[in-house]
Amino acid sequence: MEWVCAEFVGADLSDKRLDRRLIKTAAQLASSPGSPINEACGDWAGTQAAYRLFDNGKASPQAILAPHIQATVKRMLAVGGPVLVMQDTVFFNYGHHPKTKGIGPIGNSNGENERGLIMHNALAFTPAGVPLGLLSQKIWSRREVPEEGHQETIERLQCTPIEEKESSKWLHALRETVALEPRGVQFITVADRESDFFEFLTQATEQRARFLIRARTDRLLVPEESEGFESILDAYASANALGSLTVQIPGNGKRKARTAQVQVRVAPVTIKAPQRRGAAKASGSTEPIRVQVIAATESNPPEGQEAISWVLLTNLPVPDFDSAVRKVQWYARRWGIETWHKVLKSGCKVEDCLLETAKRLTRYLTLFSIIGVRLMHVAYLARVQPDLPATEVFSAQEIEALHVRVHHALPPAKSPSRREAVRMLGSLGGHLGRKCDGEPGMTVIWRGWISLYETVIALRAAREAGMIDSSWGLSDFLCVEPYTAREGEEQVWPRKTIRGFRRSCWISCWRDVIRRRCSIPAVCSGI
Ligand SMILES: [Mn+2]
Repeated sequence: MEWVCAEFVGADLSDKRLDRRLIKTAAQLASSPGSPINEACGDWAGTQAAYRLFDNGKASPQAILAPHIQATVKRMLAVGGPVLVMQDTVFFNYGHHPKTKGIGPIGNSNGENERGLIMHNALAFTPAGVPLGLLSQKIWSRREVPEEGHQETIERLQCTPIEEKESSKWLHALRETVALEPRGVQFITVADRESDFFEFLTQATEQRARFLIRARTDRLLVPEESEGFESILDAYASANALGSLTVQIPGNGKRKARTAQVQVRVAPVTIKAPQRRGAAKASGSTEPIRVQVIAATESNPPEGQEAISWVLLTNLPVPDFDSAVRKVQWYARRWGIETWHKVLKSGCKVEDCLLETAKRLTRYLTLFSIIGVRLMHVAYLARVQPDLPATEVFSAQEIEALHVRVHHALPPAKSPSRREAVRMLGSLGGHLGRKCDGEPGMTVIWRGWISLYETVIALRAAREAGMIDSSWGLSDFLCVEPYTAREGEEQVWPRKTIRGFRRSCWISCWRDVIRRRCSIPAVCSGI
């Protein structure tokens, strides 16, 4: 797990032993993502050490995240140019673990089933969509939902200053992001409709932070500074189309996948500050804000289909059609952060974690966030720079294990390309690699990854025992199903497959095989 060491170098939990434990636990969890802690850690001692790490107040989320943020900044410097900083919120449900202390509601009620933790992130991507890492993260549990009527809710929200509202999460992440921007790199904060509130526009303007967000509502304008128009909708609807663009609309449960022709319009406008009441009035800014509206709208949707209408607000210059199209494409990249949420939930299965307090879960989620970024980083690098050698993103052991599993041989001296390596990983996860299948997606890569690590570990054990380079040989290694070496069985029967075993069972069987074969009882103590 070379990447774990590189990513966490400089970790400072103000205790050297704890620093080492962080790296060890990260390596164990990363090589078996999706498994419960006890399975990933292999034995009781390792499991207990991991529990102690997540229970230790010194292992604060900030301290766990700090070296990753530094590594992310380094990656951004290596890339240069614009970096898309996607902000978004994700909810983790722990309602099915009723013993968990310190969690709160994650829906609109105080219902038993909707309880958990909330996580808001700023995750950096290249304009081509490769995730680089986190710049800001906050995990918290919500207070109980007050019992009040609809009207009371509206009044409470109108009178509460922004600092006391949950939406201050956007401003907090914005401040943390701006403070990290290195020279030669331009951050652009990209966010969905939830971020469209006036204070976000004000604070971004004050901090000279570039933003590209989706508009939530129509807003009143200062007509003298908006070519006479009174609202955003009027302003863009009356603007001339700069050109049209064909976009792919992915299918979901309700709608079929289709292509759409959208007209692109741009309107520079000045937004009026909204009316405020109570405490919110004293603290809110009343300065109007200058933005560019980019509208990509469909004028003739197919019958029965909803017309596409994306209205974006930005403080970046949008001088022409090409530059408007680029902004629309950048906004479409926001999907990457949702993919990362999926990696954490369906890949790493973080909602199955049984740590019983919100504090422990928070540390655990922080660590898994970093592991999730890494897994996605590798998959997306292969799409963007397919022909570069895989050695920069895969370790020698990973490449070896890939070859052994896919080609039943040790790898040739020349490194495979990133694309080849990720395709091999995909094929382990069930990607068929036919022409019509395209490049493997995150889910199959994910499955491949989990399956690969069984082989990485077994190969390491076998090599330490001298099995790979000795007469016992790789071909024998490939033909052995570890379960054939159960208690009392002297013979190791050759079989054709090494798929389909639970990792812990597999490893203990391998330990057994190796002990019997080589009479080196201690050889596998490190795995
Ligand atoms: Mn969102």
